[in-house]
Amino acid sequence: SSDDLTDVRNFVEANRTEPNPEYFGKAEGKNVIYISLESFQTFVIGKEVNGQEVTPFLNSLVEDQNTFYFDNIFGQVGQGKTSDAEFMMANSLYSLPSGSVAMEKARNTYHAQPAMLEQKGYTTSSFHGNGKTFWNRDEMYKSFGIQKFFDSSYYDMSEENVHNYGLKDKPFFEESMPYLENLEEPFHAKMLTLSNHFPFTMDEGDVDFPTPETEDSVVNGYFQTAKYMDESIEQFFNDLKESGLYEDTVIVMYGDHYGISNNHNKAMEKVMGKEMNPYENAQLQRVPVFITAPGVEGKQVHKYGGQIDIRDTVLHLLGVETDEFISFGSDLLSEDHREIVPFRNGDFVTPEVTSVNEKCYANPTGEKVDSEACENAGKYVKETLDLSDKVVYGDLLRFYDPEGFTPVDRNDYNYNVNQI
Ligand code: GP9
Ligand code: MN
Repeated sequence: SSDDLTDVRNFVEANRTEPNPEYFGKAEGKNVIYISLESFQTFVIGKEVNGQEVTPFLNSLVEDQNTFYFDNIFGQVGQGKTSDAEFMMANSLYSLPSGSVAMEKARNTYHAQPAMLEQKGYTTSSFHGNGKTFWNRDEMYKSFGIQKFFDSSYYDMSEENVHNYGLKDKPFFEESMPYLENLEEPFHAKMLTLSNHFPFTMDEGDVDFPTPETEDSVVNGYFQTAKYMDESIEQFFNDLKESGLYEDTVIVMYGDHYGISNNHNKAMEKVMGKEMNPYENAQLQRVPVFITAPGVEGKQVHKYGGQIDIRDTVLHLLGVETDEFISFGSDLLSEDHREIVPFRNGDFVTPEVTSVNEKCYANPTGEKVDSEACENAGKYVKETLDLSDKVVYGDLLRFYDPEGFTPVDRNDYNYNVNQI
């Protein structure tokens, strides 16, 4: 209802964080490529097995002078997994308490980042080595203003190229390059990796990396598929440099959600060298975020945040104002970034406390503390999730026209034609 929209607008207005002038527009006019790192968790960064780094390339970016590396970002997806992460990153709205937004609310009105950028002259696209109907993306993407969707029909899906959920990451990036180079600049592109997906198996010969030798094949395999993904990203960065695109492009990489669920706690105790309990399982929800912006001085950022916060962070770097838009996120580079991170089930983390199942724990010891310590943040979490749900369930954005933004017409988008 319009009352709900008023509540939402008041809340968003009261919680808005101003962009940091030190970073606003520093990457103006650049292309932006998002890379969804399938099931990639922060604990892997810097980790070694038998003295060998699992992800040497991504580890090198942690120190890279043009990269912002965020080590306290948490996955916030619901049952829509990869597609929920895409949804949050594009809209700064939360995914749903049950089911997936992409399946259930794809045709809503959204003010998504691709549409915002399209209206600033960007070409918008997505790349995925599986069919376009997976997670109903061919419907959801139209509402987001994604002009071109390169799905599996654009790739060589022969047997040796495919494993588990679709095209392997190396051929995926390699075959994406010519399509990318053909896009009119500036462009927005999103690339979805797949190889590091449960149950984390690879074909013989695709990767040469030791396992931590636990009794759990899922945990063991995870390190090998993560290594393969790391190699594929390095190859892609090299190809971007060779093509000349690299200097003009901001690359945003993010883990979409956990890969190793609580069912694997026993093997994870061996890997992490500590007891796994509800507190530690919440800490494991960290997913790495990298923003590589050639020409911009990056840094390591230890602020707490979630996937909900990335859209505004990136838009501000690109010099795009967000104040007319309804956003439940908060720029991670802003001086007054808000460090309360809701999980979709109502659990949450702040720099001080972790709340799991209504129990309150102190960071970083994990010691159980009086529930009062979690009270204020808990109120914020409940309110922000409820209001975001009202927007999505009530399709409220159809009643709100941000100044300077033309509503997306889904009929303008068609992925059944040749898009090259
Ligand atoms: C495939 C990919 C699946 O399209 O999105 O990943 P999931 O959502 O299962 O993590
Ligand atoms: Mn996923």
